Order: sequence, then C-alpha cells, then structure tokens
Amino acid sequence: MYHDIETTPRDELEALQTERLQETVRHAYDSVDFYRDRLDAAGVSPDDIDSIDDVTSLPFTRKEHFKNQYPDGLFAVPNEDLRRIQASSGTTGKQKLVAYTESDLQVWKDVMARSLAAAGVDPADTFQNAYGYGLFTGGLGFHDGVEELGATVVPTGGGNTARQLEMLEDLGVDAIGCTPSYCLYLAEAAEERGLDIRDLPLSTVVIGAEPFTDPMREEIEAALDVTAIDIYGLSELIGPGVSIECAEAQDGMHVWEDHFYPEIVDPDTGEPLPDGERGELVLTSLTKEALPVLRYRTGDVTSLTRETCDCGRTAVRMDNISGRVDDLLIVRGVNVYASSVEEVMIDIEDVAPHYRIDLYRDGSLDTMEITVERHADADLSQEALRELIEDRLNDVLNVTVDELNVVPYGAIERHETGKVKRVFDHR
Ligand code: DLL
Repeated sequence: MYHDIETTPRDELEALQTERLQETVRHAYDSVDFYRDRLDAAGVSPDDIDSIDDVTSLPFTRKEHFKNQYPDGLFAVPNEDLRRIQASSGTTGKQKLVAYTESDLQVWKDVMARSLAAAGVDPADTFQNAYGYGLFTGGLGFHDGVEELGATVVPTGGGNTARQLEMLEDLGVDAIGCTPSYCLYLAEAAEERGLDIRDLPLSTVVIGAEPFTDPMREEIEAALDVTAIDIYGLSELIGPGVSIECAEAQDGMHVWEDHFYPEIVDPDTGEPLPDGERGELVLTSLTKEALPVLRYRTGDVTSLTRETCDCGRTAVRMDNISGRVDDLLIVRGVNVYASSVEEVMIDIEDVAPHYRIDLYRDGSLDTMEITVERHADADLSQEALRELIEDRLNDVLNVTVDELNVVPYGAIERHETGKVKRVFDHR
C-alpha cells in the first residue's frame, strides 16, 4: 500500500471523517458567504455536526452555484494563500473555476500517487501523461502524482499522436494515462503506421475523464494488450484522483474517503439511497482549504459498496459511472441511454467503435439519427450491415432510429485530445 490509511479499519476512518467534516463545515460557514447563507436558510449550524452521518442535513451544492459564483465567490481563503487555479472542462457558458492552496496541492499529489500505485504503477516505471495540460485538471493532476510517486513522467499532453507513439516505443513506456476514446484512437493510429502496439512494453492504461462501457474497456485491453484501470475525479472536488480501481480486483473504484465523502441520492428527490442502489453521486470534500465543497451533486450515476475488496483496502468502492443524470436522452417519451448504443456498436465486428447520435425536433416530433463507421475490412455488404445494426438497435432501444448512416471508416471526426462528444441534441 502507498499509504496506511488505505487499510485503516472503517470505524477509525469514520472517526476521522467526523472530525474533518466538522472542520470543513465550520470553515465553509466562516469564510464563504454563499455557504453561510445556505446553511442559515437550512437551519444548520456548524456546531450541529456530531457525526459523519450528519452530512445528510447539509444543503446540496450544484453546478449552477459554481457558475453563479464565478469567478471566486466560492473561494474560502485570501488570495495570498492561493497557489493555483484550474477549471472544469465544461464547454458551454462560463467555466467552473477551482482553486488550491499549498496544502490542497499536496493532498492532490498524495491521492494521485496513491491512485497510480493502486493501478499498479511502480516508482521504477515510466508513465506517459497524455491528458491535456492547462486549465483542465487531467494534465497537471497526473503529472504531479507521477512525480510524487517517484516514477518518471513523460509529459506529452493531449494530441500529437505521431509523437505519442514515438515516445511509447522509444522510451519503452510502462503506463499511459489518457481518455478511453483517445486510447482507441492511439491503437488505430498505430495500426495505420504499421506499428503493433501490443508488442510494446506498455502494460497499464489509466483511463478516465469520460464514461465508457465494459465492452469498450475490453476492446481497449485487447487492442493494446494492457490492463485498463478506471480513474474518476472532477475539478470541483480536486481533479483526477477522487477514486480509482485497484489492479488486483478491477472491481469498482476505491474512493479516497479520508478526503472525499461519497453518498448516493435519488436524482429526482435528493433522498439518500442505500449501498448497492444506483443513483446520483454526491461528494463532500473533507480537507479542502481553498474551495470546500458541501454535498456536491456530481450528475454522475453510480452505486456504492462497502464489501471488503480482495486487495485489502477498506475504502468504499463506487461502480463504474454508467452515465450522467442529464445524459439520459428522452426520445419521443422513451428513455435512451447513449451507452446502450455503444454496447450495440462494440458487439458488431464490422463496425468501428465510433458513433454519434443526433437528435432533432421535426414539428413536435423528436427524431433520432445515428451515424456509425464501417470497418475498412468489413465482410458484410453495406446493406446487410445496415440491416444488422438496425435490428440490434431496435432490440435494445425501444424506439426506432429515424435515420441510420453507415459511413466509411474514419469519416466521423476524431478527437485527438480531451473528451469525445457523442450526443448532439439539436432540439
Ligand atoms: O475529467 C478529471 C479527470 C481527469 C478524471 C483525468 C479522470 C482522468 P472535469 O473536467 O471536471 O474533471 O470533469 C469531471 O468527467 O463529473 C464525470 O462526468 C466525468 N468523468 C471523470 N472521470 C470519469 C470516469 C476530470 N472514470 C467529469 N468515468 C465527471 C466516467 C468520468 N466519467
């Protein structure tokens, strides 16, 4: 284990959480007008927090609050104590700005180093960091974590695929961090260049920052001959490193509970849900100084389990993110998850794992258009392939696809970096 806290008995962990929640609520109340007003309105005083379970008495914090309080309304320390600003990768409207003190940066390094160690990265390893540098938390978050662990970081950042492949090959890189979509893109690009990426020493990829399905992970593991480890995080809480799977079990992401307290709530009512039930993940920071966050509604859908893990870590595990609360598409009254479309596509050999969904409104009627790519060496005829896709989609979706485009391999725009956007809702 990188850190003793990873195997601390749960009762000790909960005592620590109680103490830290008390400090966090006090700090938020004393230093941020927004929190003081919200806590007063909810009739909660910092002195009311007697145990970690009292977290449920606190009001929620939402994405809109970050936007309304832009740029620094949620910051809880004077400017001279700030060391860094980063931002969430949201593309519409104002970004959510986040801030760190010296101590926050140290916590981030520590949770990232722990995460990488849990993923099987060793201090003797070389780690290529293909997450974007800059305001996005992926690049610097991984960078600092690799160095903290004592491994060697190759800061390629996002994009420049030719250079990425060159570094992987020439340096004999052991592990890489990138989004799952970029991982597949790298595999394709290697194939185009006649490089068999499976022959390289690369053995671990640490994927995150966007949702992916299990079949997509299997595709990545097969295409690169690696273990693909799921890492989760969000800027509002710190960045990457809130939770990660362990290489031993690859069965749910251990939440670093000494710093981040997770709950699952019903997305409609906000009521807490028991372990094992899927709902919206809510997170409370327990040690953040510059930006304490109380009960943040992440919008990410998952479930929690406190069952012991084979690896010996005691921290609660969260299941892979199955989507976002607001990503559920309602087409002519029917619920459609983009992930179901992905599962269909991954299952059909003649189709590449790239697709897009476009939704339009025709008068008062929703229409759905799906575009998929045919593999260059596909066996089925264009017509047979189209029929197969249509059949499979109809089985899974409960709603007919109005237009299905089967386009040549490579025709859907690739994202060299950052997160892929698959759903375009024009309604
Ligand atoms: O994406 C932090 C990160 C960087 C995580 C690199 C992992 C690796 P944001 O830009 O603030 O931060 O976006 C956070 O991305 O609320 C999720 O919706 C999504 N997300 C992050 N990790 C995962 C994951 C970074 N492993 C938002 N699976 C979150 C699914 C993820 N979705």
